[in-house]
Amino acid sequence: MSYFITTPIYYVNDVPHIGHAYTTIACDILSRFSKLKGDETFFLTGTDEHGQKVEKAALSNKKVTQDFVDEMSQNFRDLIPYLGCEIDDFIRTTEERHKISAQFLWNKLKNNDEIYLSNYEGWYSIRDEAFYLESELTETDKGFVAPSGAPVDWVKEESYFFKLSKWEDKLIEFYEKNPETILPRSRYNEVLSFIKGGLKDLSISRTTFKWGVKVPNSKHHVMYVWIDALCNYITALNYPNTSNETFKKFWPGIHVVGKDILRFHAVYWPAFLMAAGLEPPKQIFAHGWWTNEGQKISKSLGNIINPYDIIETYGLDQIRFFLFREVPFGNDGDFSKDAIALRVNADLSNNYGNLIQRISSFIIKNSDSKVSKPSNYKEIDTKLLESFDETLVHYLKNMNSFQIDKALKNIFDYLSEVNVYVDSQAPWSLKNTDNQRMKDVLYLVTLLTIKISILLYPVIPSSIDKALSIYNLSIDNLTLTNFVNFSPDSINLNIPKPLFPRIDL
Ligand code: ME8
Repeated sequence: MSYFITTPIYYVNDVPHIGHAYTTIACDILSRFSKLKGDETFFLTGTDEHGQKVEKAALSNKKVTQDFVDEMSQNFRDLIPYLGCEIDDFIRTTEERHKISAQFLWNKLKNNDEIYLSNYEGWYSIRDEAFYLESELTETDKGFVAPSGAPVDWVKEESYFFKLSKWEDKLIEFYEKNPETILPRSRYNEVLSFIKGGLKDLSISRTTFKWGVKVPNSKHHVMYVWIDALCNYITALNYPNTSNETFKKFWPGIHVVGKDILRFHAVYWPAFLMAAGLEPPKQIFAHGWWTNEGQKISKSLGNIINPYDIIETYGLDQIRFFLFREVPFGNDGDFSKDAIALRVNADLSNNYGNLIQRISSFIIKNSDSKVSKPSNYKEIDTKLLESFDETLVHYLKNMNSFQIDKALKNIFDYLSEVNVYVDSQAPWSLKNTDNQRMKDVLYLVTLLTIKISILLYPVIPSSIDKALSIYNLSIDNLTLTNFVNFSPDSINLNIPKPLFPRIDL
């Protein structure tokens, strides 16, 4: 199987914040999970560098636009390893490969009679880089605002249009046949009712500024930033060369986006693709929105969460874990310091870290740093092993359907069972009464801890590398396919270092 997963490409008008980090980490988790299953995986991210918003930001920073985007794009690129993410490509829309691809797509649409020249007159929001109908706007004392709260301007200019209206029925037909394409389900319903409400042709070029991909054979028009931006996903697969191995293997792909930009991905993008004779995306997952201590995150409120600061304070895996354990993927979430501390202490420090720490220290002290496979298991042991198999089934089902929080809950519910088992078997008492049974219990708990660690790997990879090194193991030799039967004759242990120190409230 092959698996192509993408983040949105982020605007370079500002520095990255926790919202951008969230989407990138989500894709990293899914990409690592896919690799763990043995699938051939391609994880793409990058930056969206054209359009009026970016041009304006360069101007207000008194920078040459190209210099400005070079500098700002680098901030997004530098953040990736800091987030513990491993990508396969980073795309920038100002790269030559992308301009060629976007212009080819344009020509393809033009040749397929999907584009015509006319005039646009209506509302435009530079902050959202989106056109709005007056009926979508709200009137405030500062004038009309977009549903996102962004200000809008009345624009009137010559523009090329994409015949979006023509694709209304085809999109409805496609989605009704493939309802799993848009997830979660509530978002699917939202998109479908938007399409059924009627689609108008879409303005896809601008003439009032210059910072964009030039429309082929036109002096004054640059492409509307969204047609250029969406095309990044296929540029990275070597479009326009659709017969190359990469394209054939990885398209159609899976887009993970914030709910704010679902319409672009689930309405415009599939229509562009179909109109250009290409397959629509395999899946689009729209996640929710993070707030900070109950408030919308915004520059004007001064409550932007800097990913560097938060990771510095709490630790990388602690933050990765919190973001995906605390809030169902797809729902909105609130970032609160107390919630991070409570979650990390309860799950990572107590339930998981403490189990590893006390069992491995005990083995080092009382079992010569080694455990060996028991000759037979008791009924209570078999039950615990069977319960792991059930956990694995739920985990796989949930991870495969983007329910990362549920998959984590499966693991932590199981860890609680293992902790109950340890307390009931009490190896520290068996030490004096039945040394062999003590060793058997220690082996089983060690084996299950290793298996649990592998399931946790996509979410907290660097901590799992450390955890596995206690057992002289490496994730590179353990995949979800070969670890089902994993039960080595003996396991040698190294002295553990605490993985998750408790966070003070
Ligand atoms: O929209 N909570 O770029 P962008 C959760 N360039 N996610 C958030 C967030 C928050 N508070 N804030 C941002 C663009 N995000 C276009 C995309 S794709 C072809 C072009 C995340 O820099 C979320 O994924 O405004 C959202 O969709 C994205 O950042 C918007 O990034």
